[in-house]
Amino acid sequence: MDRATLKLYLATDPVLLAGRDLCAVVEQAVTAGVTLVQFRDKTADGRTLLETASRLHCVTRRLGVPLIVNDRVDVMLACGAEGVHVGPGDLPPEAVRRLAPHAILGCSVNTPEDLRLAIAAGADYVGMGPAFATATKADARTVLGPAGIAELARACPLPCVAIGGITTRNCRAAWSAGVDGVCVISAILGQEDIAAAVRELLAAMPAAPGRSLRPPHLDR
Ligand code: 3NM
Repeated sequence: MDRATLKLYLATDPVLLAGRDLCAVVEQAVTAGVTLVQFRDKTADGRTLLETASRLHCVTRRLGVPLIVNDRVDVMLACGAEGVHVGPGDLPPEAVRRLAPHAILGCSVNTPEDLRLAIAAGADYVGMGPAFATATKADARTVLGPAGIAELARACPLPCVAIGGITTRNCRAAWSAGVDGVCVISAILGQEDIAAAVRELLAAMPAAPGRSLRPPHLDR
């Protein structure tokens, strides 16, 4: 996949929405510069997931960014989203690849061995994390820090993002570790002014030579 698509990746969380409308919030975020969206809801039943993912996909398609569904390859296929993201405890990536050969496949990685398995399974990108301590994911693994992210990024031939605990304050440190972008939940969804949060995160990730970083959907 195009590395620029990973620059600012928003994953969703029903708790952090705090009653706001998912589609409206995602629309504000993408319009302000988010380049990729992951629909992530660990609690809803399958039917509700499909209904919500389908509504969200209408929004992301209209705005020209891909939609990735967390964990549920069945929901991804049923709503026609562009990709699926799996982590520990989800279906193994090689099984997902067989079920959805043409989908964008993302994998969570925390160790060099995770990275090796993701590459072998045919992942299109990896999410390296947690970069920093996070309250959003109760079962997050060992914090990698910028140095741990840099080590994984150096060994990574695939497009990659850092995830976990990324804020406007530490975003530059994660970005400087050599990733193609960052994936955030609370740094956008936990903020009152969604567009301002997006702009601040993007401002913390200045383009460097060799990095093509204009979000494709903003070029139209
Ligand atoms: N995955 P926030 S950390 C969904 O380490 C997720 O793989 C992680 O939320 C990993 O941006 C994480 O609010 C939570 O910290 C990200």
